[in-house]
Amino acid sequence: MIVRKPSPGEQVKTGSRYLRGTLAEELINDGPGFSKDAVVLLKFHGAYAGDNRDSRKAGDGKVHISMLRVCVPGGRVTADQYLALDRLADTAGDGTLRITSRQGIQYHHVGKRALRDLIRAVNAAELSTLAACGDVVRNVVCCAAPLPGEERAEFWRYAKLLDRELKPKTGAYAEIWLDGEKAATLEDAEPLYGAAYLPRKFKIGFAFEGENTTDVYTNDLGFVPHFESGRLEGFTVLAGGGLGTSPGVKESHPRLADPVAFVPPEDLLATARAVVGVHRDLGNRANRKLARLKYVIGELGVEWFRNELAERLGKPLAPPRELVWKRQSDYLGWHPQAGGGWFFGLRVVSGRIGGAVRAAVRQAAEELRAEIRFTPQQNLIFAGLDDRARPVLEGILREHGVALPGELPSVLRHSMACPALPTCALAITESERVLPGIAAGIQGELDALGLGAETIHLRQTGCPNGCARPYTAEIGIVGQSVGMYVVYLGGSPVSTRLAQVFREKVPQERLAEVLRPVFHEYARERRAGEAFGDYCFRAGVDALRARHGEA
Ligand code: SRM
Ligand code: SF4
Repeated sequence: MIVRKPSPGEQVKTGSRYLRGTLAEELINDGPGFSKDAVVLLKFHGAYAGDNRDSRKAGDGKVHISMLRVCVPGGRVTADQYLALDRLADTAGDGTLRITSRQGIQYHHVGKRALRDLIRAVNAAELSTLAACGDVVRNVVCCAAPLPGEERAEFWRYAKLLDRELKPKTGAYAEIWLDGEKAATLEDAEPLYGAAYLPRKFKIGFAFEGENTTDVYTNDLGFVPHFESGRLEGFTVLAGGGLGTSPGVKESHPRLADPVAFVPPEDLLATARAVVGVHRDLGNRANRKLARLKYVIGELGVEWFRNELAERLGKPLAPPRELVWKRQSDYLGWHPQAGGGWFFGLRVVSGRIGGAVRAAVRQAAEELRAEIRFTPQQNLIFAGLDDRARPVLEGILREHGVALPGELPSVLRHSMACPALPTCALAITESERVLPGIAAGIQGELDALGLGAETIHLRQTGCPNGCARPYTAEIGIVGQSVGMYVVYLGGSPVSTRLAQVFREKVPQERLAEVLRPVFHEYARERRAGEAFGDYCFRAGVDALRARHGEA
């Protein structure tokens, strides 16, 4: 057996006294930033210390900024929690809140001196930033739409349960950011993680059968509930998903989770702990680029994983149920809600709540006291509204000039983009800031062919890490070098299939143009009701590339 030397990050974790390191001292010293080791540990507490890439480019040197990520399990907050989050965007950061692709909230451009107050205020709103980042179980995602169906109404509690039970138990978080009293009541042992935590991040998602609104196959661990006459029978377990692809590491690749078993409701937590345990014990601690659970399952096989899981659970596993998927789009606009009343899905382009959108959402939360839900497609839902609230909400949105979802062009409506520049340290090129222009160009091509109203999922990232999940989109645009992108096609309209490379090194201004011949073919050759991604898959992305690729 080859024993590989643990990567430097492993030593930082084990030597950190359960995530303390020198964080407390560094927070109050005179330096503008944090040491290398502290940057690693800060992530577990929810913060990424970096610098403003625009300032660097402009020759202004390193302007230190941090990003703070808040966990919101299942994406649900009360009106009061939302208003607290909203207020914080003025006291720290750049005046915006950013809904993440995992239903969290991010503050960008946070100064080192503002971090502690911000984290305290987030906790005062009964939310946490602990484990929002780092080598631990991340924010647990769950479909946010409160659709009718008794069984779905309170399903969110399972996301909350896993979030609570799988959070690190270290007292370091309370000690460093909150008050000492709380810290004294917390134990330092990490029964699940141990002193070295996980080899890498670990993601868990729930999706309701038929509706892949959470992109469940892209998680390390997915649960799909099955109901019989309104009673929860159990979950199909999916394992081994992940999209991250490291530039220059050829073994790294996106992978969709495999269905591995069916477990009864009482085994949900034990199953989650067991799968996290497999990752903890067998994930690659020598090479972080190949450390996700997907590589363990890819190497040892699904059958091996099933046996390993059964052994860890101490019982044989039932086979997974067959899953059929019909939808992945968010529920935008008005929809009847579980238990009566209505919910409204607001399209928030790239999840960025700023300016007029922020003012409108704040006013709606204040006046209507609506529960707010963040979706994994970076949108926002106002839940629990009655008939009288409908014209009030629409009035508020109109007053602030915020477009209703039906008024937006289809491509922009069904798009996602990661933040990329100037806040992301790993960005190769732009994403969020250029998405509206790229979506408009693609919309123009579709309009010209009478296809403008089609639902086509477009997702863009500023590097191959895949934060806005471009590899499961019908059109994926992935940053390759400055101003240049790889175009992926053939992902399924319900995100159950990986897209493939159609074109590389496409300049930003030519993205719409290179898709033109494929749209023409689609308009001509598609079958009745055939989605764009399905057409590309049927036609063959290799064949499309051969016909319409670069000479
Ligand atoms: Fe991500 C790293 C933003 C969802 C795969 N991601 C980053 C960092 C923290 C950059 C860094 O490490 O320095 C980005 C911060 C940028 C900024 O300025 O805010 C970042 N990731 C995001 C968010 C905010 C994108 C968004 O558009 O909303 C999402 C935060 C979700 C959350 O609330 O937790 C986000 N990241 C994802 C997803 C999608 C998902 O989980 O559904 C993925 C692909 C799925 C997966 O995990 O494989 C993803 N992010 C990565 C990776 C590649 C991981 C890998 O296995 O190789 C990195 C790089 C890394 O970890 O080293 C990364
Ligand atoms: Fe940054 Fe790349 Fe993630 Fe975009 S995909 S946020 S550029 S790490």
